[in-house]
Amino acid sequence: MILKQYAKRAWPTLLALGLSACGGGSGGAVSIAGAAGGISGGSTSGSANTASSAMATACTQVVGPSFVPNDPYLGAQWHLDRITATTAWDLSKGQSVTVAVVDSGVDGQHPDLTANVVVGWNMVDGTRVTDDVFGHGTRGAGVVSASVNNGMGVAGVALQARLMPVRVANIDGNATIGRLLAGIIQAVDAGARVVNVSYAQAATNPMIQEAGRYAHSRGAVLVVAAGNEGRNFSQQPTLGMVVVGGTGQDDRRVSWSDYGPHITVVAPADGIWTTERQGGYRAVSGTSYASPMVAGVLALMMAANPKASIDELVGWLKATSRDVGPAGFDVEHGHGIVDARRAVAMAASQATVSATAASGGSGGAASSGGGAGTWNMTAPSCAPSGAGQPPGG
Ligand SMILES: [Ca+2]
Ligand SMILES: [Ca+2]
Repeated sequence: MILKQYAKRAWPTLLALGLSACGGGSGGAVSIAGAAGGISGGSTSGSANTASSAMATACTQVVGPSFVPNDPYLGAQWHLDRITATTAWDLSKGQSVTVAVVDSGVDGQHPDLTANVVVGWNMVDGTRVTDDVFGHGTRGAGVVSASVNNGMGVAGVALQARLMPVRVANIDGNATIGRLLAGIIQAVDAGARVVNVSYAQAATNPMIQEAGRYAHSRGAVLVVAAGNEGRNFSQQPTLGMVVVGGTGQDDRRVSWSDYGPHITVVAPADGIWTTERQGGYRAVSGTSYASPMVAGVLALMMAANPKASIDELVGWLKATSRDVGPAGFDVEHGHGIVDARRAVAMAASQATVSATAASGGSGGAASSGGGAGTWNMTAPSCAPSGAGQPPGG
């Protein structure tokens, strides 16, 4: 069986660049201007000086996101604001969380990736050489954690997460199911807490689902792309697997995103600027890029609350997502568009609760269902017959 990488096409147009630091200024700037008018028209007592002083302070006081990066493509990365990643960075940067990109390898020399890439695994050649042989992995990696505020290129979602490249693809971008399984297991055993697989039909493949249960039993989560065929699968959700569909700038499922009851959440998938092999940048489309976005959000959450279980994290991810389409959960959008700021805030607040409750014997790492160490899984040593194909591009 052939799986296909979930990318659609390159995005030809360079969108307008530029930073939107304080979100349009509708709050601070507008209210300050109104208050100033009131004071100048009505103050006659000594309180005027106090008010004027306060106003002078207010006029120079900077509020809003405390962390405003300088990456030149940031203004074109519309997905970052749409999933509130930029405001989530005030709460978490994904530090110390390892995210595996099980794909075609990653360009570890890319100047926007090299700071975060760690030594990975090559399941094709049995080496530790993980150069990107196709390009798809480098694009996904940039979405997860391209360096932020380095004056260069794009910004990743989990800017300080470690990127573990796991190459499973041949030079044509295709991968066998066996290698995908081996790559997922290797990544989990090597300490990755988030494993991204942007391969077609991974979400509905029983063996990949089994790998998701294995990840779950080890305190990791498998994040997979829904696929790009526009099909409605009748697949039910499975333990340990987060399935990500794609949305457009109108916050609705793009017509080519697969969907069904198994969709966990959705994220932008159209015209996503990210890293390209050999130091380049490119805008690409596909659920291949929505999936690593959610992987990045989970890494942010894990850094904010390292003791939370996978069930807790995924529960918060769903509960904080922004409902779109038909009210409540729907098969086209799952629980909604991920909201990084709310999800990370929820995880951080629960970390405090857990720490407080710890002395009482609850909170922290709750049951993850499978139970660490109780689930064993060995990747089959199969010949490259059943292949997985990355979803294009
Ligand atoms: Ca950058
Ligand atoms: Ca909905």
